[in-house]
Amino acid sequence: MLVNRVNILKLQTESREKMTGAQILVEMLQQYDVDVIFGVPGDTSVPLYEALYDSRPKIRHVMARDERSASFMADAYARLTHKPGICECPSGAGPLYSVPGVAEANASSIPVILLTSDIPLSGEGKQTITELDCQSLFESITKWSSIIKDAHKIPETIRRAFRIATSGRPGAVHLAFPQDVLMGEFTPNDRLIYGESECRTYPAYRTRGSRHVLEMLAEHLTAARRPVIIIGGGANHSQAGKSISALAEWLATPVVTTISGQGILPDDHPLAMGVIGDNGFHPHAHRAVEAGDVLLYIGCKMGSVSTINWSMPAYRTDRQIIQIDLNPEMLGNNFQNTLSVAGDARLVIEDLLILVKGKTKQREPSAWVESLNASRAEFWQIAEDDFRSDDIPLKPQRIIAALNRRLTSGAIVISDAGTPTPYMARFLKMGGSDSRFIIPRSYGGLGYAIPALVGAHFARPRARLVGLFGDGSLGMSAGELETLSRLGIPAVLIHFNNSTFGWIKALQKLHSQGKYFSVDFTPGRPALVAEGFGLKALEVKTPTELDAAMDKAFSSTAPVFLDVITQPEVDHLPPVYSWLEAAEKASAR
Ligand SMILES: Cc1ncc(C[n+]2csc(CCOP(=O)(O)OP(=O)(O)O)c2C)c(N)n1
Repeated sequence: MLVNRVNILKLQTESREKMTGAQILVEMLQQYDVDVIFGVPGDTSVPLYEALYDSRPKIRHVMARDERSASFMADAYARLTHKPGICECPSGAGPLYSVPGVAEANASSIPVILLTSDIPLSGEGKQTITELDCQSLFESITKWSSIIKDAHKIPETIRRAFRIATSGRPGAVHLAFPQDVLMGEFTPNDRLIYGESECRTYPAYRTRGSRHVLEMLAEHLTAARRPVIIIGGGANHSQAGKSISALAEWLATPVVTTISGQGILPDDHPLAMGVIGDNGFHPHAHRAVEAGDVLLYIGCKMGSVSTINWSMPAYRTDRQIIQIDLNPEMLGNNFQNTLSVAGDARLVIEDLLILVKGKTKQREPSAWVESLNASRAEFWQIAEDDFRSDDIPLKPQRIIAALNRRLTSGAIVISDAGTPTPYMARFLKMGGSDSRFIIPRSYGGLGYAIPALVGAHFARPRARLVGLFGDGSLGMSAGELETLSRLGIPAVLIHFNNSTFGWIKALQKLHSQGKYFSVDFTPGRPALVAEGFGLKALEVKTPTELDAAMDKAFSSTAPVFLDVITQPEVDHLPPVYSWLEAAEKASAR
């Protein structure tokens, strides 16, 4: 028997040809159903590109114009597919340029795996051009950073990379492949070439909350007079929307979200009270939180923005704070919790719902919930004035309203920092099920949206894509307009053109007595840049032009760039809680 088994293995081994390290790497990626890699070519990546060429059409390579963009593409792809996003770059400048996307993904719990090809091991320490200690470079912005020094170790290291990226709190991983490891030839043993199916998607190895703690949670929640559910990005990563809405509906509990938690319930759901925090908040959502006696935070880090520098919720002895997070390090980190539940949001809520249903009948919305809804209706009624505003330059509200009217089910909307953030948080109305709003909230790095549209396209090839960005962001990512054009990606690009780093200029007005310093651009003609890269481009100054241009863009199957001249933040403060408060204090002086 033993002899037979050995023979089978020998046969399997013999049936393989010699392979290079690069070929084994590509084969291992296929074991994880990797269908696309975003990257930029370089001297050290030639062996990898040859292996990718030979593997066609199994893995598509998407050439970006900048490694930062490639990492943003992988990030957006991962957010939408729930599969790890893969990006690659060559030694030296490549890893240096890819830092922003890797850091954003890691801090936002998104599994991005960065593969860097590196100088040969034989050149280590000898002033080889592009030599860089990229293992150390990525240590502080990944869950794991490593150099593979022996091609035989590629299969096990790739498995470790996927396992680490997708399990626990998902995050980024970096692996460096020295050129001689990529080129080294050997005959792999078939038994070693396999992937772990659990780690093809994330979160891998989801954990349930402990039964005892869930019983206590059900007790607190059903006994609450004014419970409020507060949703962070973690609930979206966990795809907990259905179970959260079932729980909220059973208990008739209002639900508020952070910016990253947006979309967990449909915007018109009678219990969806809107966005909390400093940036783009809904006043009725804040009211709900402050009046709540049991606040149930789900997948929410309770950081500076969602809590307005930890001032919301205000301390009250009769208030209970309960937090569910898959990362135990987050539990009770910023507020004193009454109860902390370590576990995956979807599984915890599914289990909780069974317990809650056993304790109480389905409830009707209370008078308090009705009053929140009345404030919410009033808020949207008042907003109509700005949605219809004929101001020139255009109000951001008018632009978002024009967008909302055209968003259909399955749309993917991606936003940058600057003007779009507070207005999207406050006024965006997603077009129904399967729509997603994506925004990089850990670092808010300008220049995310345009490359992220490329990643989104490969995640959802038939989706209607919309990107929103200021002129500061455009300056940082304009090169990827060529990528959108080359790949013919059907995206509507909305450029908030106010000729300034408007966000910072507004801060200078608020806190530096209007001493404007190094914030203004020359206006230029950005539409011509887009046109030069092969996009359709339209300049928009008036409400009539806005509607006509939006119609054209939304009926196009090619990328369309709308250069919309917009009011800067300095002229009309956006809905940022701390800014409005500062302005109020200043005017009272
Ligand atoms: C890479 C990066 N550098 C600097 C910042 C700081 N920052 C935040 S908002 C902002 C201005 C944004 O300007 P723009 O994109 O033109 O949008 P606007 O505020 O004018 O709408 C800057 C510079 C940042 N978020 N990201």
